[in-house]
Amino acid sequence: MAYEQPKLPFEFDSLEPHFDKETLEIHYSKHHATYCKKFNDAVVGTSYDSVELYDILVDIENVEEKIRTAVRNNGGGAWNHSFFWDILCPAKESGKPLENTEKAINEVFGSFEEFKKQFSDAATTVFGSGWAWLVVNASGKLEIIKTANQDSPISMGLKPVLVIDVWEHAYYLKFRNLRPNYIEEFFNLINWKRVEEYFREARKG
Ligand code: MN3
Repeated sequence: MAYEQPKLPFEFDSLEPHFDKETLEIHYSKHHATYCKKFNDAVVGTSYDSVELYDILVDIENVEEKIRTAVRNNGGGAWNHSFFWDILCPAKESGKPLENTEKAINEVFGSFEEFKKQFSDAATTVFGSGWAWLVVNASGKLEIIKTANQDSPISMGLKPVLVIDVWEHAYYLKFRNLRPNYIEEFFNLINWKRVEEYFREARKG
């Protein structure tokens, strides 16, 4: 079955003034759409054609070598962006971490401010193109990690609950070279309700 790009859960201009409409429209309609198409092109006619994208990425090391790189890059790009849109929302709906997430953040990082600092530092220091993530690790604990290119934590046995795309295409039109400003604006747009749902799901195992 072909991977279908999920509908964006908000309008292109819904994240203004923090994220601009033009960047979001290009990011979703061009970059993300292209990853989805190229992933489908890579698996069509193979035995992976009938496997869910998530399951393919979880077991990426066992994907046959001749399509593994195409699947890692384009399947990862497809899945990572779908997840990114899903944990964003208009600023007026963002709020703050919900009960379980808040408690876990305080346990691991000491405070929300300290978490925000460490997450922002990670996102700022991704070298080149990549992503910064908050994941639930094998011990059931929150952890901040970075991935390069379109690599995905689900290929590393980790369960993502929050992510920021720090490829230049995510911010360059509006923020130019100022990645830290883009990261600061991101914190206005986190869908904490969805993060809580992902966190609770990840904790279930
Ligand atoms: Mn991107």
